[in-house]
Amino acid sequence: MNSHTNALSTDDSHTSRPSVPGSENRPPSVPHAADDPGAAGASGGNDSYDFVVVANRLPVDRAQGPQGPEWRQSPGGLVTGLAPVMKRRSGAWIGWTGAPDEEIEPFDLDDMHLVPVRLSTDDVYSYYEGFSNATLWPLYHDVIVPPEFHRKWWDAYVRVNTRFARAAAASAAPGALVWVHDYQLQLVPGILRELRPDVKIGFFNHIPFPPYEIFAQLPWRRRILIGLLGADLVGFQRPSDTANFRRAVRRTLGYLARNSVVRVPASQQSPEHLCETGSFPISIDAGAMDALARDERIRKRAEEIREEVGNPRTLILGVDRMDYTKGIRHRLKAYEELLEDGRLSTESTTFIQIATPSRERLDYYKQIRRDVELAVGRINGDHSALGKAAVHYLHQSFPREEMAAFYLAADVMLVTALRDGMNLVAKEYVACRVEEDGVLVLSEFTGAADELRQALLVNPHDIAGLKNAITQAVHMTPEEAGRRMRRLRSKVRHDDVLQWASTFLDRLQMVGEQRERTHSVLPETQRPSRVTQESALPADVVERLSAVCSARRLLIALDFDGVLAPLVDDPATSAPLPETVETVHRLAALDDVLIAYVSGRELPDLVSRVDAPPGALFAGSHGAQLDLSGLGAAAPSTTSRAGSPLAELHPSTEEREQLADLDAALDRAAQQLGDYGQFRVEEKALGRSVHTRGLEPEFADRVYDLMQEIAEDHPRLRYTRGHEVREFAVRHSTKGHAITALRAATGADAILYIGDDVTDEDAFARLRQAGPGPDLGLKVGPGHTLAAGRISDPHAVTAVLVECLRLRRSANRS
Ligand code: GDG
Repeated sequence: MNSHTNALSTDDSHTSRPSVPGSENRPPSVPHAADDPGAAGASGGNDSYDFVVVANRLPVDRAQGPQGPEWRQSPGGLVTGLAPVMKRRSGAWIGWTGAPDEEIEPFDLDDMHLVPVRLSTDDVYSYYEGFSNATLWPLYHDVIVPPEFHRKWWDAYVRVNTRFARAAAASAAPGALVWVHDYQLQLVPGILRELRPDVKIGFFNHIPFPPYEIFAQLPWRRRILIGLLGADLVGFQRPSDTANFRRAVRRTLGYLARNSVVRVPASQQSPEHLCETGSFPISIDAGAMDALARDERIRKRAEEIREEVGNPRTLILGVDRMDYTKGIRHRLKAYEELLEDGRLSTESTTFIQIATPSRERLDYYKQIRRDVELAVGRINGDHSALGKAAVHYLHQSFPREEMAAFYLAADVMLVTALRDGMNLVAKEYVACRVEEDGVLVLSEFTGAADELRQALLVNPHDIAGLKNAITQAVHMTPEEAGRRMRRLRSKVRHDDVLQWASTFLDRLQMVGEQRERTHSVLPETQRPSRVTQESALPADVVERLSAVCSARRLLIALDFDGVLAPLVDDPATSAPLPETVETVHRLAALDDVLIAYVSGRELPDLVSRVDAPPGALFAGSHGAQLDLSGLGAAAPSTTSRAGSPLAELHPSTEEREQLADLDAALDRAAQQLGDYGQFRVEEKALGRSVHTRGLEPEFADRVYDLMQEIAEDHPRLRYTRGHEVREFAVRHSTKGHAITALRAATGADAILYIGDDVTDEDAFARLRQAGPGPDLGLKVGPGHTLAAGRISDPHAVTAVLVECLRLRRSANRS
């Protein structure tokens, strides 16, 4: 995400038509190419690529070479991060050249195929400088300056995102991996999914994702979220960004976010799909940086730099784009006060601030430049001597080699961003310190602070604290600096950019393949038709079903929540899908097909919810409560797991005491959590379930920690970890026990069991161990499983049951 706009020669004036009122709330759909005059420059040519990167900027800048103008790889976070990966995979990169109104044919450079997207002067003004950098950038960086909301800018954002998506669609080979980058292109995943449902779409946000309360200001928040959710995988820098995104999805769209996976419902354009979210902290090409720092020429240059600034005892460095998020003013203020207080002196210390020109036509960027230059002028006026400048200020770009020499020359590196997705400068400094010396002062508001814990972490708003940290850095003993730097270096070396990219891409490949298996999507389509439920079943599942359904006496055992009933935030409202209920009734009417419901819910609750056919069997409370009365006279009426009467489903005196103890412990936990104590306790006859649905992941984690402690303090209770639920039971029973009991009672030759949760794994395990016939366990949704097959969601459960019905009926006929 190169943000340098100094190459632009666009006209600042804009007097385009006002946008149509309410247009921001229209549902997204792909505009026709004819609606977009810029679309001509967005064609990818006739070639197609298995790996396509889509980013606002191409990874090149135009420079004057010996033979005239030529393209060179440009500086900037994303370019620095992705260039090595692109070279290894030889893919296509779709982006803007950085100059307006240019029509440039695709070309190759450094093993990369580059596809320029044309931006008009107005696009640059409204989409790039406007919506991207004056609306989204400040909004996503804690509103350090106020974001501006203009419908005209939004219209341009939609138009340009559509153009990028079309270019990606034209360049991607069937089933390709397409990796979309950053806040300028958040609508691309959704548009691309409509155009090319066959490709695997990843999105990575390089900048923070804001807390919901801030994001909610955006008038087009729904459209942005829907755009992002078009991806198979949406990645962020920090876990807190991911949590903010999921919360925004839940609050704005009401979609269910289960662990890291958001279930995106079908639209007119696309079938339902799962969108996985996660954090993938970006890094740098640490090996290349290390090699540069060992290069003799660079080491010599570093010495020269020190000499040129008067060989100070301590050289302090700052390197940033000139941006109000980077906290340059805050660090200058701290430095100025240290000179005033006499805690630092220009006799022994100097400060080099490199501030690379960035977004120079935007008002707040002009403002930050003025503020910085005013401060530098004042500090130098007050504190410099001839030949001994307090601050060396360079508002320039430098080649990579020169940057490495600066890092190598500096004893102390100041990174004081007020908010930063990651901050690569911090990692680059560490990678260059091959002698394991030097001190990094790092803002806790950067993504890098999550990883670089041995830096001196600072709150840049706390000027007194910042001054102390700078003083501590200047006076740190070589031993302590070495100890810290060694640990920082091992962190940066191990998680470098290749690792980052391959982690993201491997994950994307996996979730994309999972989607392909669950939705049989046509490889080359213009626009997808909704897949039918039958066609949504993976081939291996259909094959296994035909084996299990050929058994003489078949037992179909079904979990309830997440299998018969889609998951909802409030378990009290879950209800089975009507089409599943109908299919189950038809199956139950066939000879030698038995239906059982197996759930963690209490028996009466389960019975009241499932709308069961006559003759159905029930296993509530994970098998602790069985109702086999459906078998008629052949079976005991209502029995417990051991086959005793229903009365025994009530707790014994001893069990009641255990439950009272447990209740007291849960009360204490709720008190201890204070504001966090929003977990819900469900009282069951034989235990308690602690629900965390709807809680923020970090709150839920605190609840889980406390529940774990309670479980350790009460070893006689059975403790089970389910999805967003922790369960305590006074009787030890699992869904595996339920399966054994059901098999014994029914004499079934084969069992088909469908479940979605961790507690269903006991049933899957039991099917694997035992069983004379071709038993089949099916897992609904993502996650590790012992089940032999996997299906996507409760709609696919209907499809499985419809297929069973078809197989049993045709077997009966033949
Ligand atoms: C965004 C996010 C995230 C700077 N001046 C020159 C130059 N640079 C290089 C640095 C570094 C990169 O640019 C700046 O990266 P940062 O991470 O510090 O910041 P942003 O540009 O704001 O990047 C950020 C990043 O995306 C990646 O995801 O970390 O949080 O805001 O590599 O060295 N390079 C050269 N000459 C310069 O004058 N050669």
